[in-house]
Amino acid sequence: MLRFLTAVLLLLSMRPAQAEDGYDLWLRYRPMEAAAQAQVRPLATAIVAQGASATLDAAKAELNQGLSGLLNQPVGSGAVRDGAVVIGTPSSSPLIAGLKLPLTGLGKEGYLLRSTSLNGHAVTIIAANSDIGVLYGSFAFLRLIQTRRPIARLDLASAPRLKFRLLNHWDNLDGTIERGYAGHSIFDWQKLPDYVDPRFRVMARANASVGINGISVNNVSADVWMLSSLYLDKLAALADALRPYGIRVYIAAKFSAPVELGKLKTADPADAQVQAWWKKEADSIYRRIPDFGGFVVKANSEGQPGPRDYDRSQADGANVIADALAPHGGTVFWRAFVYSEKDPTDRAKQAYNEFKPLDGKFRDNVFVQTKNGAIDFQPREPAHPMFGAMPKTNLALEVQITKEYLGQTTHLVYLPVLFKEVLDWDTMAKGKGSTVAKVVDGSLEGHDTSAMVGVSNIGDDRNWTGAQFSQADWYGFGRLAWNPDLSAEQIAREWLGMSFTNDPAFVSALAPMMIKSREAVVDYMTPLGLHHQFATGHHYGPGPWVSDLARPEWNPVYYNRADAKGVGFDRTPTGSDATSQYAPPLAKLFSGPDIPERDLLWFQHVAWDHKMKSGRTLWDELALHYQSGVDWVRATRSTWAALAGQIDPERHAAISKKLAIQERDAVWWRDACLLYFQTFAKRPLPSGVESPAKTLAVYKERALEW
Ligand code: GCV
Repeated sequence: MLRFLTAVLLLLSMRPAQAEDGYDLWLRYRPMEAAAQAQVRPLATAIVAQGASATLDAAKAELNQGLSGLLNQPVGSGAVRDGAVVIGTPSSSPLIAGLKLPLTGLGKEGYLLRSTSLNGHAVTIIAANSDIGVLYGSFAFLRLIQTRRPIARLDLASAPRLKFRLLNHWDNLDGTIERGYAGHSIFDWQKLPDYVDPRFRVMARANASVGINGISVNNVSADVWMLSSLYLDKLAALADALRPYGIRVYIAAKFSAPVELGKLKTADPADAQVQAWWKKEADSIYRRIPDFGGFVVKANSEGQPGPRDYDRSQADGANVIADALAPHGGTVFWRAFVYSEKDPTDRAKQAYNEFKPLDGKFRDNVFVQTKNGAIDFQPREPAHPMFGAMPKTNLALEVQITKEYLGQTTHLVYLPVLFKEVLDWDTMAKGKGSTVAKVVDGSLEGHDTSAMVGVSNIGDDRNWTGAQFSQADWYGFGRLAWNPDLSAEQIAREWLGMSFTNDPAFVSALAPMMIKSREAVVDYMTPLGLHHQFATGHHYGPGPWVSDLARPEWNPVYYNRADAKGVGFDRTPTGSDATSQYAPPLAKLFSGPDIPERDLLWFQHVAWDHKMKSGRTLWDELALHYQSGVDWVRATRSTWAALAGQIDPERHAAISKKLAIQERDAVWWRDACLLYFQTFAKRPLPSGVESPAKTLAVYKERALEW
């Protein structure tokens, strides 16, 4: 028998090495190098779990898969012994209860990892107040091993800073994804509820591994059909698959559903029949899905129906739905991405103007879900002025993980740097240190709830996100929603170690490269505060000249305001006065000469010869920023090329090809924008900036053909 087993093991070890296609994400669990295995093996001899639940089973299965893979030997369940990993909660595990661990303060989702002695054996404890905490702790334990951190003397407690850590999928029911660049939707509604795709479990594991605890499954520009009983049955099957991983499902609800589905004459929130309809709808959902999360609503935005259609406020609209969900514990995420097709006010001001007077009018189970900036997920935006300005309202921060405006899946741009920039932004609302992180975690105003939402970047591509490096954006979003104080660098290092290798030379070469990638894309697309310079529709390439779209604020010229005098949007008191929406110290800063140059052209119209901090003119500085973005891509291509042989050829080749595209595109952005702005600036390019290879006419044509 022993010989037979040995032969089987030998055969298995002779399998050809698995191709690295990115499917396993950061949960790769490949065998560690021998020295690391030798260190960890005595500390992970068996998994001991008392109590039974689907979530505990998921934790056991993850530890089993992870430890067995990393240690290259089976690690299964067993009794308490030296090196055992003992998991559970005091209520389900007498072993854990007997240890009297300090778990109060960890809440429902926090966990404790501790090396201790149990019945005379040296063990590692993964303990929590609930099974989901145990699962989170199991992932954290595996992450420590995956990133080669010591686990011999653990004493580590962690609890999430934000309560709701959600993904919004912008997936249409026909399988397409709005602003999705990783294939089709993984939600194959046509096969649900009878066939539950095994990939849902992989997705759930990935989400749970970083603490994501909810997903809304359909596009915010919503199809009302998602609320039909046909789709609710499908959703219930999906919810069953995700529940063990602590993930609640949400629906993007269409405001006009009472009319379109309910056949009422109106969707007016003040109408009693409308109120009854939402209640009935909520009841019917909770009958199928008792832990349903709630609704995301995009109302009066880009053609979507909303309360304004009935002369009601955004709060009236949100509250009627919130009241229907409240008895079941559900939540409304009411989006603040609102601007009017009729209002000529600076688009950057409109959401604040509409929502700020409603502060304190939203129900407790409503979040006003606010994009990181006032325009639309640009490579860089100042933080949205609503952060800090609505103390009596629950504000959720919405960021976009799918990179609509940052090169989609062909450009290597590491988003946690952008997420951090907004979280660390000081609103000054209550003096220095009033960061966006403190607004959204509720601590600034003493709210007992909090939320961060990311627009998902996943699809049915084999590697989930369409590009290997885009996985880091999903990973980083979850890590920051759990703990906004983590640094983008730490997250990059973790992700690199888990996804490629922990080789210090590799990680030290790539982590700084990832960190700088965000500034590079700002440089070659929209430096110094420029924004929305994208060609029509696709939002991929440059179109600073576009001026023919129906609404003024859809056109890049609306934002760049380039003319013979200079460039930039005057949002100071002499212009649109958007600066006054910020706390007084910021309003003053952004209107005056000391404005940080990175936001200059967002807030001010600046003369081409304006002297910058470097002593150069604005024109020269602008041109050098574009060039520096291109230079970064070139340097990154060389860094990456030099790493050939250090990682698997599949992923190395795929990333090399994408970097080549990124260089082509960065040059395209630089040349198209500089040629266009030069028609106003009428100055030569400074030395150090390459001359464009093509004419402006060629670039204009290319944008049309894209
Ligand atoms: C879902 C931007 C995108 C739209 C998106 C919208 C939103 O305008 O281009 O595709 O619509 O934001 O956030 O609602």
